[in-house]
Amino acid sequence: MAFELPKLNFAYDALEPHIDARTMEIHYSKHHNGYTAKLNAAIEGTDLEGKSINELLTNLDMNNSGVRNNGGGFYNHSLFWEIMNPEDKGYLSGALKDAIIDAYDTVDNFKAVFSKAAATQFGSGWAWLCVHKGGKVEVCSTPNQDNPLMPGVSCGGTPIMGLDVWEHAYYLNYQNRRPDYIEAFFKVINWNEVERRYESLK
Ligand code: MN3
Repeated sequence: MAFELPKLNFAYDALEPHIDARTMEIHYSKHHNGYTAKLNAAIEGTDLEGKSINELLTNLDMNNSGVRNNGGGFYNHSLFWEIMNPEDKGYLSGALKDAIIDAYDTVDNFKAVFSKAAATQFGSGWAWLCVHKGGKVEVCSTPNQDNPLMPGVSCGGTPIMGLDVWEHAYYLNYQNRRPDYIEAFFKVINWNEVERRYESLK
C-alpha cells in the first residue's frame, strides 16, 4: 500500500495573510506531493514496503538518503498542515501549557526559544516542539527533512508541532525575512491539534 498525499483540511488561501495562497499551493501540490511520490519510489520492492511512516522513520538507516529525505518530507509536511488552522485554533491551555511552563518558565519564553530555533537553523530545515516519554516537552531544530523521530537526530522524542523554515515555505511572501514568517506562523497554530497530540503521547 503506497503512501498517499494527505488531504488538506483548508483552502490554499485560508491562512492568508499569514501564509499566502500561491505558497500553499506550490508547497502542498508540488513539494509535499513530490516527497510522497519519491518516498514510494524509494521503498518500492524493498522490505520497507508496507511499513507505517513512524516505523520507517524510527528504524531508519540514516545512510538511506531516499527514505531519509522523502520519508522525512512526507511526515514533516503531513504534521505541518494539521497543526495550522484558519478558524478553529483554540489557545494554549491544559496539560500542554503546564508542560511548556515547566520547561520554559513562561509561554512568552517558550515562544522566544522556539522562534530562535527556527530563525537560527542554518539553511533548510525545521523547528520542533517534541514530547518525551513522561510528558516533558523540548524545542529543537533539524536540517533538511530530518526530524527527531529518526535515530540519533536532535532532541529525540515525538514532534507535536513543527515549523518548516525551508525558503520554499516563505520566500514568495517574505523573501529573506524568515523572522516575519515565524511570527506569522504563531498566528495560525492550531493549538487544539497540538494539545490533542500531546495528550495522546505524554
Ligand atoms: Mn516544505
